[in-house]
Amino acid sequence: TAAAFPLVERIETLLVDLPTIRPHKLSVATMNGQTLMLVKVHCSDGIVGIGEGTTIGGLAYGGESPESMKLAVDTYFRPIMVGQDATAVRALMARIGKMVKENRFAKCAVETALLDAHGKRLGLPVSELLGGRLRSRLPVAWTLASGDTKTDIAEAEKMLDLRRHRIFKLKIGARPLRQDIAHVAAIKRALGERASVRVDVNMAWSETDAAYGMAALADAGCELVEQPVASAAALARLVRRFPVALMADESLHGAESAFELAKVSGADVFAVKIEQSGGLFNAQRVATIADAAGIGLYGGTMLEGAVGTVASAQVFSTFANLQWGTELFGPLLLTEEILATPLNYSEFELTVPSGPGLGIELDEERLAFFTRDGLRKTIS
Ligand code: MUC
Ligand code: MG
Repeated sequence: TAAAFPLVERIETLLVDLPTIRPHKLSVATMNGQTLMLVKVHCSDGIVGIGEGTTIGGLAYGGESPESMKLAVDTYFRPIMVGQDATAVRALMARIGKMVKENRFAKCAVETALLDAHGKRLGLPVSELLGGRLRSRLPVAWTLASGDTKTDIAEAEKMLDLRRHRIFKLKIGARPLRQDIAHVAAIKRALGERASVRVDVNMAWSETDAAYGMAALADAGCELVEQPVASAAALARLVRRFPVALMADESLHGAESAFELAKVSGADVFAVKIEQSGGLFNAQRVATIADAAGIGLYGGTMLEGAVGTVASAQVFSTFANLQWGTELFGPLLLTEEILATPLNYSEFELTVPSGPGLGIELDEERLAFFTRDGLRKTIS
């Protein structure tokens, strides 16, 4: 007899290689393109859910690459998932958690796909499966990372004119400290009160560099410094010594790390990322810890494409607090639109889709073209 509930029937994974609109320079890597690892969960009721795993610069940012995520899902997640109740998302994620250690990015991709499928099944947006949204529009920062001060200023001016972004995050840490400070100061001088200027050092500084750097950045009018050093203990020693907010990013790997940082008041703000957290439910747990500890919240990105970006938007819309806005601009950094209907970025904000599941539809033809070993390769 047929099962009373829809089952996970088949899991499909693909790597999609998309160019970026310009080189994106971080202290850990220069990106000329982005690879999306997409997961499609096919269920026995005919519903297909989609999820995304993405990282920055291959293995330069963290322990998972798009290729390793694909392998983990194909080889290890698939047999755990196939034949299971597709509607019991948390139970299925707990089952995966027992048999797969780490692999937070891959878990996030799979959980996203299950939530998308279940939302489509129930006719509800993913935000409602997560307890309901408190907001439907999210402020979106833009990252200036061309590597050139004048180019960055021109780019910021364009974004202000378009009314797309008025919060700018500058990627620093690759150049000598004083050069970086001069770069930030020049950009803040040019933009003045029209924009908020923040920096992300991606752990490139020593603690001594950071002490000098944070003081100088505060003087330059920078309002927030993201992960200047690698060590969580050093973050805790730097916090509140300078009139500039300190945000943790790489130090956060889900609820346990969030709790450790909160215990020592080791940051003013948490950059919550669904992949770093290990999924949407775990991102909510990180946010709850921040709230309880009086730590501010910011919706971070791993520069995901549209699928991961919308999954992030769905969960960020449910946060009780989102004092520092988000940086969900990933799709705008790519040359190609992979959605049938593009996302609504306007008036400095992104609209959280309100349709069932993630509320987006892929442009399958375009996707096939950019899928690794797919159409593009056949044609060219
Ligand atoms: C990071 O470290 O926050 C977010 C925006 C961007 O340009 O890079 C990322 C990753
Ligand atoms: Mg960061």
